[in-house]
Amino acid sequence: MELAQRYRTIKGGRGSKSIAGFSSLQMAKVGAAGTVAAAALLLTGCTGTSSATAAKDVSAVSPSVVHEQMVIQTGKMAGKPGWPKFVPSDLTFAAGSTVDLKIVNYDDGTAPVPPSSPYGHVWGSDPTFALVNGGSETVNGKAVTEVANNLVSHTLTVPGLLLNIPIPAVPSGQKSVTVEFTFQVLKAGRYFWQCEAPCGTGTTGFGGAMNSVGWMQGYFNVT
Ligand SMILES: [Cu+2]
Repeated sequence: MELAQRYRTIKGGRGSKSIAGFSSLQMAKVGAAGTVAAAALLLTGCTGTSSATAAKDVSAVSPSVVHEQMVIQTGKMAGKPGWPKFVPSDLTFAAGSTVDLKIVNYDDGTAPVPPSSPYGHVWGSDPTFALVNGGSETVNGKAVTEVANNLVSHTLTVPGLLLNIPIPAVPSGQKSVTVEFTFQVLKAGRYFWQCEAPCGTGTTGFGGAMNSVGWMQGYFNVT
């Protein structure tokens, strides 16, 4: 598929219809309820300290954060040269939870996206879809809102959530590069993700792994 065509697919993606009518007011309610539930949970589970102390500990520890990790293997590591792979390709987490996703990339090859491409940028600031906290990711611990298009190695792109996380290639002299970000998905559903950097096979780079669920495509199962 042509890049322009792929982009159109995203803009008119099925996710946009499924969340129609889900107002920001409703989401504010969800957020408030979640906070109350989390606080209640902690108070119940806490014995021997005053509730004032417990409340302080709650905000410091943020118990509702879910930690997830994906590794990007080179095709060689995955046993199929030319086929880089996200492991795992599927994640399952609860709607409304704060997910801290760490992506460790072992691929030192770039798959540049065109200069005009939006896929070098972090997306996820639309509260109707997914929210990437701070609108930024960290690359080896440093907060950034974009990766230069010519340094992109892979992306984690969820069209139905308007979420995009660019992942740079491993810099020379290093074994891996770590991208980390936190986000929330407010509505349950099964969301398809794919890489948008032409890291696959064929003349366009969009074949092979790029066309295969379990490699450069997968799902977020939001329960
Ligand atoms: Cu890729």
